[in-house]
Amino acid sequence: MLYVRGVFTGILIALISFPGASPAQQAEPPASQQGMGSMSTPTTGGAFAPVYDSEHRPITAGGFVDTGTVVFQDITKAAGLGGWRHTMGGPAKDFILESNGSGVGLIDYDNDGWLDIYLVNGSTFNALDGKEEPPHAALFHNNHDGTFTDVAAAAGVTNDRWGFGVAIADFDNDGWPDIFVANYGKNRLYHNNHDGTFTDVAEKAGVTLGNWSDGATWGDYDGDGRLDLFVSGYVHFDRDNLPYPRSKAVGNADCQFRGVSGVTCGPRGILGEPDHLFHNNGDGTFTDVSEKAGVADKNRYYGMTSVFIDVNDDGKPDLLVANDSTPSYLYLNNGDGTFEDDSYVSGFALNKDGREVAAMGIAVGDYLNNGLVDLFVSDFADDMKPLFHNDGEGSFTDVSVRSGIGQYWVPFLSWGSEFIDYDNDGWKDLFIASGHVFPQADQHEWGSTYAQRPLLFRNIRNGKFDYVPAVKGSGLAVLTSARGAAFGDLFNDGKIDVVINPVDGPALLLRNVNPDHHHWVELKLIGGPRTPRDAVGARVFLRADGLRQREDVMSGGSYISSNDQRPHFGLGDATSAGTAEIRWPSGAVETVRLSAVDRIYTITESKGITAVMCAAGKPCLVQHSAPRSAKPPVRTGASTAR
Ligand SMILES: [Ca+2]
Ligand SMILES: [Ca+2]
Ligand SMILES: [Ca+2]
Repeated sequence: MLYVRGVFTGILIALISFPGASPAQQAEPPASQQGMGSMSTPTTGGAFAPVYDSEHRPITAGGFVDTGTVVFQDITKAAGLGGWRHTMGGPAKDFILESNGSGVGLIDYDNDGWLDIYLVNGSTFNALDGKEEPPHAALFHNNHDGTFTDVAAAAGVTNDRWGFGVAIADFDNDGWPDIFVANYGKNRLYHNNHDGTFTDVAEKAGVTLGNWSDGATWGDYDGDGRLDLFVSGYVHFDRDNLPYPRSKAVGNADCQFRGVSGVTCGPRGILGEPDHLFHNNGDGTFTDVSEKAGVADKNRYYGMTSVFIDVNDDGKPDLLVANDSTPSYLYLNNGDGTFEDDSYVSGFALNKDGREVAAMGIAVGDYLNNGLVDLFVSDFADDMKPLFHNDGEGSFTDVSVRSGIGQYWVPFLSWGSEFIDYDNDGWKDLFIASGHVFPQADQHEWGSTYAQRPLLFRNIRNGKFDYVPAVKGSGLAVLTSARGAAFGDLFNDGKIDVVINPVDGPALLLRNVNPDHHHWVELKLIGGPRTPRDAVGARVFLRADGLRQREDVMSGGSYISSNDQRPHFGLGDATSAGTAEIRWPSGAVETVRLSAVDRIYTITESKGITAVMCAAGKPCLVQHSAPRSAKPPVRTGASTAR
């Protein structure tokens, strides 16, 4: 079913008004090709009639309701994150290097059982030239009392380069998570020294590269029990040939958006930077196997977020790359050290209209509870964001419209996103963080704004989602030009929180305060000798209360970010936590009965439950069935089983 896309979505926007939107608003006929002549505009969709709320605010910055359920609360300042600021170039955003923002990594770097927050920072041209102090990345240590303290300087992870992506993983299997930072300039591989400090080992490891690395993901593609590293390349940014209009780097006469001249040039028209796959040799060094493995990006597409995930359930991690304004990649793992490029065959390369989108981020999650991971791709304003339904055997269909949400997000320019079960009813919902790349958005009637509010959609269990209204003053009504976002249970209370890294802004910490009293469980997995120690690549199927839910342990995703690696399952009103079937990367399948709800279970491969933490780190009141002899291989503070 192929619609003439511009007309179809234009009509939908006119008919389906947002809560708070003016009912009398008349959509103009979509000027589908107007102002779209420049090759350098990053959008791939048409131009759509603006949607305004009753106060004539574009829907990206309005449409709030006075009353309703408050799902998220902005606790940035109270939590101690308010003093840090992201900086990426100047406010005019003359160059694409200044526009795309940075990622967020959730990491329990000190193994105390509480997630800490790593926020990548950008830089400035003056800082690159040594004329001013570079902006620093932040490592916010979780104080277990709702507050955090930035320890980046003491930990040695300030990066101080022009930073983009982050991927958290224990690459050397020593039980302590490490940090990879993708930079413009040399990358960092911060090895965790087990004492609160890190050492950059990127040079020795051979993973520095040197131009614009963007997203990264860790995965054991060859099944040797060691995590390998994939780094996506964005554009080749040459400071000696800056991408101005008519310059050697761009070539176009002008860089326009919707007929407005002088917007940031790129990525189209600029040479792309290739992608890299690094094989982990197990001795602290890596070998670039991109060519041999078939993932070298010979097309030089504009790579952003990448993620290793087993999309066809054969036990081997496949590889996804969201490419900006070019077709996205889906590589199926052949199991012999090589990948098959199934980008087009799978349906993932293009949207439902057979057109590439400005793919920024990738959310991975089984929203239908059918055992197959589905994919959401965040992309540009004036475009529908594809929701790829997994049809099985590595085949996908874009169901953006059928899901009931495609029409809502057209004016939004979206980045970090994830399937999260925010209300713990056992069905994965969808959170999307957004913000425009052009500051000019606020000066024109594009129906979009530079700072945008996040979107939340609730899974209503029939393949469709409901829009969750943004209550005034709540976290869903905060306007920020979001980029990276990471999702996880920061307070060990079973509710998934959100950390956003806006371009040129303070961070945004949205605490999940949804008033549901649903039950939940989380699993911290520790792999055995033939599995990566942090269990990246493990697939978990939880059977409870008639549902079979799936969660995967991943490193990378959202928008160039790294989420909580503990599989989280909402249980609704069920009082039995059910049974977890864990498919370890080693090939072993282990079934573990979980004795009680509202707990965080540490499960060690072939040993079963080896530690338990109860809600908010409180002692567990009911004895669990873990073998008393099993000694936790990782220190979990005072919160082990009793
Ligand atoms: Ca911690
Ligand atoms: Ca490590
Ligand atoms: Ca839900």
